[in-house]
Amino acid sequence: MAMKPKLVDAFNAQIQAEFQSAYTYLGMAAWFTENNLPGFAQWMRIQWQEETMHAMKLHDFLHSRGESVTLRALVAPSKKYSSAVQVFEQVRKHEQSITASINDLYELALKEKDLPSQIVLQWFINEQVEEEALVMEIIERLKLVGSDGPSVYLLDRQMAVRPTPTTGTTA
Ligand code: OFO
Repeated sequence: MAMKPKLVDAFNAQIQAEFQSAYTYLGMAAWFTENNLPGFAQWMRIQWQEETMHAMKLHDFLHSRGESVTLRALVAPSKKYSSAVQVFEQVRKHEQSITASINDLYELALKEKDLPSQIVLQWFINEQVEEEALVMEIIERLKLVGSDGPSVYLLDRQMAVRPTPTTGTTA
């Protein structure tokens, strides 16, 4: 069954939002590298991969429904951060806005009675709960270590230990 044009448009907007997340996190990865925190930089690079996979999951879903993907322009990420905590506060805000857009998209899929869209979006709803919790945990850890050099060093090493994402696309 074909998707409603309004729903296709909203999926395309979400694809843009996911690619924008990826690009934003790649900018943050560069900031961490340039501020001598390679473990945090590695974590952000993994996050960049995860967001790219999220975008591709939606991208491939539209194609599997016989719909058209329209890629949109991305905005250059900021590199004006004053601390690691501030970077992660930005991540938290960003993820909260992504959660809101996923929820809106799900509401639209409900309204349009599009069951396959609802099912694919349920995966994203769960993913957002996990992502927001993970980011909160990192913020708490960063606040705990403060500016204590050896603790920051250890935390940076822990951040580097994050498995590369291997699933998430439907292609
Ligand atoms: Fe960070 O979230 Fe995608 O969806």
